[in-house]
Amino acid sequence: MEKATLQELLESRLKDIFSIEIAEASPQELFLALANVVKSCYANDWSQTRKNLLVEQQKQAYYFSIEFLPGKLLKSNLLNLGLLDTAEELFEELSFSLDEVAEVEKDMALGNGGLGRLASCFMDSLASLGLPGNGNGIRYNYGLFKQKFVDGHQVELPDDWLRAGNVWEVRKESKAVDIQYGGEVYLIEDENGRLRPERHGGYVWRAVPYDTGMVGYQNDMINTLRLWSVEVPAAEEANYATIESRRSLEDLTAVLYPDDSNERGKKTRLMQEYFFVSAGIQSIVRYYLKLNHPLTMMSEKIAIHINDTHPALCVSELMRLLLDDHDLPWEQAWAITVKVMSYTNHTIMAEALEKWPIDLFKEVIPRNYQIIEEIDRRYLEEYAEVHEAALLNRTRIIINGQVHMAHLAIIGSHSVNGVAKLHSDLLKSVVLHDFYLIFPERFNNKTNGIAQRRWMQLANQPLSKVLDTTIGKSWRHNPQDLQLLKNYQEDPTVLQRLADAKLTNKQALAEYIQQTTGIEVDPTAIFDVQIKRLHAYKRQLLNVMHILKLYFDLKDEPQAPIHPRVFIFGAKAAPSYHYAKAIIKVINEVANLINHDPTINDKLKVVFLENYNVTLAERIIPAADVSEQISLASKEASGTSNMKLMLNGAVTIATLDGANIEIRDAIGDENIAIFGLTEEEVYAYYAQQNYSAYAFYEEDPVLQRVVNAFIDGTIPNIEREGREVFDSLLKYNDEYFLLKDFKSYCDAQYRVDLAYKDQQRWQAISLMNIANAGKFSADYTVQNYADDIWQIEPLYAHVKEPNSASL
Ligand code: GL4
Repeated sequence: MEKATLQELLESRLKDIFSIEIAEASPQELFLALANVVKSCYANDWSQTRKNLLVEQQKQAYYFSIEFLPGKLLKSNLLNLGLLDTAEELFEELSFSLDEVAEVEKDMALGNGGLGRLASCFMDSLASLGLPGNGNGIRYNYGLFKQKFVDGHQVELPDDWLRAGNVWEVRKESKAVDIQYGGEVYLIEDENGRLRPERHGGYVWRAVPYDTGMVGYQNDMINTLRLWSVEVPAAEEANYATIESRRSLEDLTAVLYPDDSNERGKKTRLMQEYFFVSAGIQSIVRYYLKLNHPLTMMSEKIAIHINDTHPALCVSELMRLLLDDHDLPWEQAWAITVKVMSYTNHTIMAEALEKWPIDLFKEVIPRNYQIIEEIDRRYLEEYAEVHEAALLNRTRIIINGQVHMAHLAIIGSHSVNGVAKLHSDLLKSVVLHDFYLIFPERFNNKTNGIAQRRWMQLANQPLSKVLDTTIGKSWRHNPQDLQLLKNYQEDPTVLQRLADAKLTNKQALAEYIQQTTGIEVDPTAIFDVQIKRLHAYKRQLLNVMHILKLYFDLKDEPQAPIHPRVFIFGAKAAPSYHYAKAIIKVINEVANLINHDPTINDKLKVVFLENYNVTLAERIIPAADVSEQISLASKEASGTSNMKLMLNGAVTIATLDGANIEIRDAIGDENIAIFGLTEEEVYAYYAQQNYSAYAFYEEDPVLQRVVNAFIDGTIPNIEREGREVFDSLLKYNDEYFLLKDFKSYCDAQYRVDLAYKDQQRWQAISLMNIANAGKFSADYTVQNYADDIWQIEPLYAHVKEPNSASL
């Protein structure tokens, strides 16, 4: 599209909506008008994609996820439609900044962290590969809370993202479905001797879908992200006359649970899970019936993916529809279900493997509960002759009065995958070992990936331009072509250009830091970044301990040859996660102490940016020199910020955990700083039960000084939090082995410092990171899901060349 055409469209939208000229428009008005223009640019392709899918009857995947974390969509839609450069030029000509306009958009923050962001990266890749793949989730009125710091404490404010409306979504009233909750279900024999459920009591709520187009990268493919919102069914208006009754209904899709690995058995959460599952499955079956295909062949047209355990009810809900509404015999319904379903596990943290009390299940979803009981009974029966009773009793779905969601998902799926090689191996050998004995053929690995378009092309335009001029533009379609950069490892001109791009990004971040926190940071310092949810296992505290060590080194010797460093944190803690909130307070107070201490000559700065989200990540990641991936080995299933930071040329300091191992394998030991216990060593400690935090503390005076600092008044204002930290390390024997890993972490940090001082070497390492990051594009990950699990093919394969995505 020409610039002039875009301008005309924009002008006419501004007239239509606001009756104003461009010159009078505010950023808000420009945003809305431009977003509407963008929507109209893909409207035709969206309906065409749907029509073609129906005509071609191609198999489609449905990604069920209780979280999606897309961030802002304006620039990514412009990029994918091939309009970004045109829009930028136009806005410049009109003396506006596109960035300022884009900034108006509220982040769509319907997820906690990595899991939800992964779902959105997959949506981007599915469309960009031309693959028919749709998202199915919940349209929360309030996304993940907005984080503020008050006196260094985290305070949570509601994220009212819908207040000004959401320009991208389309309400599809005609596609609404009813969701049944509660009541009692009796099984009554019909004239053919078949048991039929008869429901007494209970209530029905309405699920209304809001669809958002997922725009493919310059390929005319528009998939759909369908998010469900609760409403009062028309026939029930009279029953919801009071404000209270309405409120309890509206609560259902009001808020996202702000906890990313620890479910707490809340009834509303279970109702949410059933809500989007039942709505999604009903709408899929309705669509499938339009194809006039026998139900027994459903797996030829439909693949349903269970993203973590939250949508595990997909199994029992599809069974319910096939049995109750379509009269299929149990065996047929079960065969269909297992072929259609697949499941991804995202964590080894035991507390995240959801379990629900059966009483709650019976109360909320009685028919699903009956079906789950029957699945469970048949499971025991079917495998009784092959496996020991003890094994079956450990893997059955209902154990000790609780429904085990992971068990339901595994038994009801044909594929179970982990999200990095190590994680998938641990699933087989430890976490889900019992299931591996029973269903070895179901287990596989799909290492996570990231949307290179958002995390490089959009977030890092300075670097993208250097890449274009150095290796050409093919990397934009085929991320593996970033490998071409390897040829320039010793080219001083290219290394300098990379360094310049990084400096530009660091200057921009320094300005943002100045504006939002008042802290002055020097862009020539090392920007050392740890951005992720606050969790004990991710060990933000280990980072703090190293910072304190450097601080004491500088206090002892102000001229110590340490290259200046800015430690940047971004992290939200679940509101109920007391210990994580204590760590936030400690980091903020350490920052206060160090940033205001004139004796260390500004050599260290600590910056904790508020409200870490996708948009803030897009600011921080391009400016990072060092990427902190320091979880205790075996605990981080994969991680994805590790991939984003690597792609942007940050050098990783890491334990051999999650996808860090694959990053190390891709770039070689010389281009990453590895430290700490390995997963085997961690498990050896568990087996021998001989870890003694106190022993490490006692033998290392440096460590002693650092740990004591939490309680000896060195850091003001942390009497309570400092004590909690101190106790977690010594009194409770340091669950995540920080004291053991401290020394090796500090050594690795020292190597990082040395490497940075040799700028030529540093830039070459950074270059190797960028050059080898293509492998971690979600395009390849999604292609693997498509080939191995979903068996779906590109829609326009016969019309257009798909983006090349084979390794
Ligand atoms: C997570 C893992 O903790 C994280 O390592 C992984 O990268 C992500 C996506 O697979 O899933 N699991 C949960 S729960 N939250 C996550 O972010």
